[in-house]
Amino acid sequence: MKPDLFQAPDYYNLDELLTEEHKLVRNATRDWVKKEVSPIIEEYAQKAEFPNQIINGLAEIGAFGPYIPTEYGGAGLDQISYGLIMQEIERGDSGIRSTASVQSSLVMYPIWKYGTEVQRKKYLPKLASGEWMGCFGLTEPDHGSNPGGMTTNFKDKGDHYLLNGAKMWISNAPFAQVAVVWAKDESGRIHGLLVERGMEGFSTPETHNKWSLRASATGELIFDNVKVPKENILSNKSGLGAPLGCLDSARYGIAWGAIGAAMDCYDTALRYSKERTQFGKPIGQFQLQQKKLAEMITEITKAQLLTWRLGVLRNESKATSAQISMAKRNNVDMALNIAREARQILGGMGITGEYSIMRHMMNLESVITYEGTHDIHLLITGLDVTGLNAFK
Ligand code: TGC
Ligand code: FAD
Repeated sequence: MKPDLFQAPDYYNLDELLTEEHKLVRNATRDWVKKEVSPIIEEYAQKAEFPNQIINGLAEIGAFGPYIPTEYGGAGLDQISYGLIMQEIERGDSGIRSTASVQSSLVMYPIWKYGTEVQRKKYLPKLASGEWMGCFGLTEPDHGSNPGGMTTNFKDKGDHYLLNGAKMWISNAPFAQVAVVWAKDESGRIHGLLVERGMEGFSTPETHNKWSLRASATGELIFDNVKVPKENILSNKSGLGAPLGCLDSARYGIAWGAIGAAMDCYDTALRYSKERTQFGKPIGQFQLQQKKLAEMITEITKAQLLTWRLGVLRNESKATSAQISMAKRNNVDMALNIAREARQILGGMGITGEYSIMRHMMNLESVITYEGTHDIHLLITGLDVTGLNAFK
């Protein structure tokens, strides 16, 4: 792979909207990605393997629980710093950002928000340091966009819960030590349970043959009469709103992350367009290529401003779920379109692993589907503006 020459586009001087702390966090993550992710990511994506050796580094830059209070091992940062960390990591690879998103927003967040003090103290420091990795089991083979239909269930057996069912498409599942699992009780109410590797009847087979997010490990969670200790229930919130509340936090991170992937594709294509000559001119001098580049930087700039504003609203606890959906949907779609256009600017070279663009493009096909598909987020906006539910 080519050396990482990334230079971040900032067409509207967005840096002026950031605090010194934001810039410090962003620049530290950017440097770390250049040093630790860029040199190895193509090899790991090609062999479809998560690079375990970067877990300690991710923990050190604060990517595991950026906004979780420091008393639990988190970095205690604000929502914009969290977003900037996700942006920079996804600039390197969406699969690595996925690992960090899941650990932070889908595992640490529910333990912090819905767990007991004993659970917080037991799990959060280990997750923040990367000593333990976690995963989040909501999706089932027959229930993806409609998680409320889940059939995974548990029964109260007096001194423990008996868990049965299966989850599919679970990021980090093959190596996670703890899974936050969403399951129905005997009355059909959804609860979160903390299921640890090693519990009898719990297995995590890996999902193979993905063309997307190849450097992220994905698997199933299978529960065959798993005895879960009663103290492992997340007791402070139940109902579908509990897992969906975690998704708000993760979707917000993805909105930032997608900008990172888009910036990398744009920057790569811009540099290539000035270096590559055809018909005696750099291809960047042809109007057709300039149209692509001009539209890319316009869309990136719009997304940066939208997402920064969302971060301000998140910091003030004023962002709605529907606003988060709009940003996730817009930014991932924007990034995917930019990846496709950028790939064309590189001609044949664009399909090779010499450049990051095709890897970003393939990754973004998962990102546009997980955490709520492109269609589902459109319907969330539609419901929000009309008050009319088009899901069912
Ligand atoms: P609905 O009746 O609308 O809502 C049920 C309850 O949930 C509340 N709620 C929310 N709460 C917090 N945050 C949100 N975003 C919420 N959205 C809804 C709602 O107020 C209600 O509460 P209550 O107290 O009245 O019961 O539910 P519905 O069954 O009609 O479904 C709505 C729909 C379709 C929007 C929802 O199910 C949905 O978002 N579906 C998409 C599923 C999804 O996003 N799955 C993601 C799985 S995890 C994943 O993909 C991780 S990828 C990780 C990575 O690698 O980065
Ligand atoms: P379906 O829900 O079957 O949707 C198929 C199509 O139908 C989509 O185009 C969808 O938009 C459309 N559709 C569905 N309902 C409607 C409707 N009401 N109106 C209009 N169109 C509709 N899940 C987890 O729980 N944890 C994870 O860590 C996790 N990681 C993932 C990692 C990867 C790489 C991938 C690919 C997925 C992951 N997921 C995870 C699952 C992901 O959240 C689901 O794939 C996603 O929610 C969509 O569900 P589905 O694949 O079952 O598609």
